Amino acid sequence: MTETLRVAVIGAGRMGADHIQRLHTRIHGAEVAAVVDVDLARAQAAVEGIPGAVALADAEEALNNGDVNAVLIATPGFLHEDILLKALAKGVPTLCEKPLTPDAASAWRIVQAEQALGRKCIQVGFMRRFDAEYAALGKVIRSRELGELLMLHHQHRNPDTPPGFTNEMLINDSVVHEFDAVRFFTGEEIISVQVRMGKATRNAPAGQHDPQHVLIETQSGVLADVEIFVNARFGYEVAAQATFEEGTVNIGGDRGLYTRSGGRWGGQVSPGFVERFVEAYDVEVQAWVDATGRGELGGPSAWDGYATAACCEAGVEAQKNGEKVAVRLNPKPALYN
Ligand code: ISE
Repeated sequence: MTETLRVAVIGAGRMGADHIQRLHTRIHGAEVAAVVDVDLARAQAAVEGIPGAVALADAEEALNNGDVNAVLIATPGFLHEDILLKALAKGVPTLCEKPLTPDAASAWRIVQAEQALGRKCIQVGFMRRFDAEYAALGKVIRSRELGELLMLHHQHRNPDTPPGFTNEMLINDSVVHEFDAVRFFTGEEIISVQVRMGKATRNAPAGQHDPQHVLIETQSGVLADVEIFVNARFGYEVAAQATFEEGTVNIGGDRGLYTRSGGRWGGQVSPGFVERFVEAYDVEVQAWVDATGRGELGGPSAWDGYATAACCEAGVEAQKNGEKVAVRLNPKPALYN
């Protein structure tokens, strides 16, 4: 029998709290051993009802706790590098919420530290790869049953944004998922990004131009466009259409019950990403736990985190100059082949 993962969850905010409940109630082979949050009261509230779990205010303390043998990082992205480097120094399996780190230079430092360790310890939380429809479309693309994939059309709509959500965050926080999805679908690197700003909604906070249109180009010339619209009001929607030589495939449209009643028809729109991707998060975390038991990685690697950070950098530059900006990537280390 493989050893149960005793996980320290770092960060007890929205995603951290969600992962704590997931680990405690639905994931097999893992338990919450510690919850770390700078706000100790929040960490204490999060461990309530979880026998054996301790609340701490410092990530290093959790890593030094003999009862902890894995880490799940769910703090804001700017805190990831320090925790990741400490976790790598101890060689503990780590699931890190996206982004790996906020910029390509710091993400590259993580890739280099993992390379020095000589084995892959870090899985990055790009949960869409674990959504059943994303996974199924990936299979259709790889099987070539509809011929070559030619184009991808993505819609990414959020009802609103939390306070402090900057114009750059439309790329760094939101479109980062499409950068990963395009790399996942095509198995190729992205070579350029362009961002067009058109007519904007009145509903965006000051400083945000919303929506934006992002054009992505891969090595073989697959073009992917993204409508990123983060103040769409009506609810949360993530959908895509793939165009092949011999047909098209749609994923992520309206889901759930379709009801006719009282002279109307319809269903529910997801309120947010936690609800929309609940199954994908479950599958993602279970895949991480299962793969860790086999000494493997269960999903996207630190290289994927680095490559998407480089795409985000190009995207933010493209937001400013309106040009097609090349994605600059260091050569891929052998560890990730
Ligand atoms: C958020 O951080 C996510 O990761 C969601 O999946 C995305 O839809 C949203 O735009 C981001 O802010």
